[in-house]
Amino acid sequence: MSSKAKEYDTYKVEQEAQDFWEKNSSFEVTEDLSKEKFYCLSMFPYPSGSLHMGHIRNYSIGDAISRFQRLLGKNVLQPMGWDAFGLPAENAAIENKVQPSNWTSSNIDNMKSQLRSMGFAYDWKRELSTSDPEYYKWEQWFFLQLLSKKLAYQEEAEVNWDPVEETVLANEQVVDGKGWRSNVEVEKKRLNQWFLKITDYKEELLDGIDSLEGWPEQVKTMQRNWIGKSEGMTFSFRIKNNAEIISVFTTRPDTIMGVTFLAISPDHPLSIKVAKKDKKVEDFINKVSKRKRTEAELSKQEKLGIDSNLIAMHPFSKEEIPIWISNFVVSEYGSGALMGVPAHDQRDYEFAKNYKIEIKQVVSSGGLDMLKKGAILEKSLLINSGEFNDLNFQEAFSQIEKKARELKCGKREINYRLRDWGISRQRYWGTPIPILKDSNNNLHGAKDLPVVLPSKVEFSGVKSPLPDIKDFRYVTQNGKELERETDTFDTFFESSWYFARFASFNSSNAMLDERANYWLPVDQYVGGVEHAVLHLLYSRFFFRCLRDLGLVEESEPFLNLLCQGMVLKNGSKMSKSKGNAVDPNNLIKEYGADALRLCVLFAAPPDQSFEWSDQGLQGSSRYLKRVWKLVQEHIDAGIVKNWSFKEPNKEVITLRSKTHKTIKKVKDDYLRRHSFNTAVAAIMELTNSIPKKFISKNALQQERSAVDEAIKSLLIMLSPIAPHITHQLWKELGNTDAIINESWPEVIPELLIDEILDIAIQINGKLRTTLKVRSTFSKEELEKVAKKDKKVRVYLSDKKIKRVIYVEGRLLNFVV
Ligand code: ANZ
Repeated sequence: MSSKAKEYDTYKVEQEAQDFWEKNSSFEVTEDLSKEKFYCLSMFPYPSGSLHMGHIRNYSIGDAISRFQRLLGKNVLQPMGWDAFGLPAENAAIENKVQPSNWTSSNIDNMKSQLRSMGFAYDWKRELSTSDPEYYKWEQWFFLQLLSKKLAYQEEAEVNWDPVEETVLANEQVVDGKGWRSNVEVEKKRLNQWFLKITDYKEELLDGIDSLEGWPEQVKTMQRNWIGKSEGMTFSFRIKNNAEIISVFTTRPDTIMGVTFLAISPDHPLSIKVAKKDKKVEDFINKVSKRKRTEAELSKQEKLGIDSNLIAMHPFSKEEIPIWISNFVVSEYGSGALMGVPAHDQRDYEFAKNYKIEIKQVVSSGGLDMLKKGAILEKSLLINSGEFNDLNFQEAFSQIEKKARELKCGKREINYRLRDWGISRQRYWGTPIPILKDSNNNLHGAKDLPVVLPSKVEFSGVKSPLPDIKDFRYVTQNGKELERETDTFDTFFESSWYFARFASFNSSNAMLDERANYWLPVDQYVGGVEHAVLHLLYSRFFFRCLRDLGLVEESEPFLNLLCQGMVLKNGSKMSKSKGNAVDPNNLIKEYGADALRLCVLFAAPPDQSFEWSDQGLQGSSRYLKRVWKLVQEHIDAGIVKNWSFKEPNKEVITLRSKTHKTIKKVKDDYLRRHSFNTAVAAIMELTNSIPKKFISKNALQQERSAVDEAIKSLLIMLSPIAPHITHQLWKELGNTDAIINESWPEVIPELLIDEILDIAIQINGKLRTTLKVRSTFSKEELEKVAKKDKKVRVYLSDKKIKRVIYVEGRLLNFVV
């Protein structure tokens, strides 16, 4: 080893590489729209102050994919921006007496410098921040377009009210009955709210899921469930001594003859009517409906009810059926009422057991005592159902539907869980809703966009200061006094279209321009699975709205989605609040960005969680040092200008073959599976397989060439993961162009040869021996070799071979 070999100073190496990329605008895309593009996007962060390990992992994955796609020759766009509106800024402002805008921009500065220090290949020219009026101006414009297409509307609605944040939450932001940020029980409140009609697109959003081949199944299932399409029937039940009718939605019309009670939600109009006359019912309703509950919660909690003392009549049998008011009936689903079939629905079963209501089995099933344990859920032939006996589910459905239509007491129906998206928030740090109200309460879209959020504000408590800012709230337009809407948009509004704006980042006279159709859809989106329904569903909705406004052509915004796993510490997700977070800054300082990137990509497949370990990072760092040393020694042994492989010896062939097999495998790992961990393992294996004696001034030219080939391939393959060290070493190898402008190495097929397979040799189906042969062997070659084998020769002796059967790569059978 030479003492001249340079030291590996991570700080210096990384700084120099970053300076080089910046000076050469390496990550700016060409605007040549004829080139094949690749748009890789990682979910932009909320500027909370500093990057955490989850960001590091997310962005390392996205960057490795982007850099790899560059090597494949694509025009790669990888932008970055800031999801800059939101509550923490406001809370920080209240606590620390700073303006939310200042707090946000200083966080952005800090996080941006952290991103730079990780060497992520972002096209910073396109950086955007959602709190920038130039950005939200287009959002306000878009909202007004939706308004004119009647896709936005205002309505008084019962909302989830977060008493700590003093704002409304979307259903999606209520987790287990608590505010997703405040973690405090959500209350009910009636307020005038703006909604977007996502339900107009429900069928399309549902159907589109099938086309998302590049999405994880889990996310698709979550979206399907969220949209929640159910096919069934509604039945109308008459009420005894009463003109009213209760309609119920069911997915199991085949169980109609097993109905033993009806249940209505506590805020069903009929419940409210009964409560007016019956104090006990009133008390019950007050007890169970303090706040809105999600369906999941409702199904988990104890099933409580009270008899309304009203009687319904079964539409077919005319039997009398009690009507209960119950806490497990969801008021916003179906008609807020259900037909109770305790024998075949678990919730109904539990309820019936609690209140000693009859359980009547109408679907046949195996054992007699099955109903002792719980409801029988399987669909099967009908029993105890009169004329419908012995019909299966489908037959029963249509017969029952037919009869219901004849009797005018029911019809086929489809129900959805998806509700319109409430977008009003009573908070300050968000995009002002561009609406004005005149003295007759008529609403008008704001004329001059953007409606700019006042910048210097004073807070008193958590309340939004906007309603108190007279200059903002009251405006005169054409001599008319108008009052401005003081609510702001839910911040999911901003994040549901930012990916499109990156394409047309500097378009000043339109929300999007023709570049959007070049870059979109996003080829690869990388982000957390926690966005499976909120962000990802809203984005799919917005993209279709943009399409219908003629701004984009496609319908789906994200072709491929990768949801990265979590970084865990002591078994739970790393987070500041849990006190188990590791600060990436210190790690970068100590080990360098490359080691950190390598560590998170090597630890596990990107979609799986992994336990953070300092040893893992140290291991990565050691490996990079070895690569450094290897390349320095190779340089010391003499730069190889031209490769020559004339009449190569066996070891040279072995190394070259290893190199080319690795190139093939790593490409496959990067491309198809994003399995960086196995790619790294293969690269490490190649590193280990370079013979020491080839790295010497005395080695043969062909040996020096084979090492040079191995090392250059290795550096290119490693460059998406560890871009800095590979940049530097590439330069030191005497290359004039930077590694970032290189192409993925070509595989030479003849060098993939020496894969050895075990082939079973059979005679009349009996195994006689196994032979080790090269995978490239043809049937004929194999036959030749087999016939020469001693054992085979004994069995074949002079018998006549009738046929030879070959199962590729597995066995050869002589039929004699
Ligand atoms: C009778 C029945 C019998 C039911 C049976 C199920 C099984 P999905 O599939 O999720 O759409 N349901 C109807 N409206 C409801 C409401 N507002 N709150 C709570 N539950 C309600 O669920 C549809 C089923 O949920 C319906 O079918 C109804 O119970 C109940 F063996 O009706 B079923």
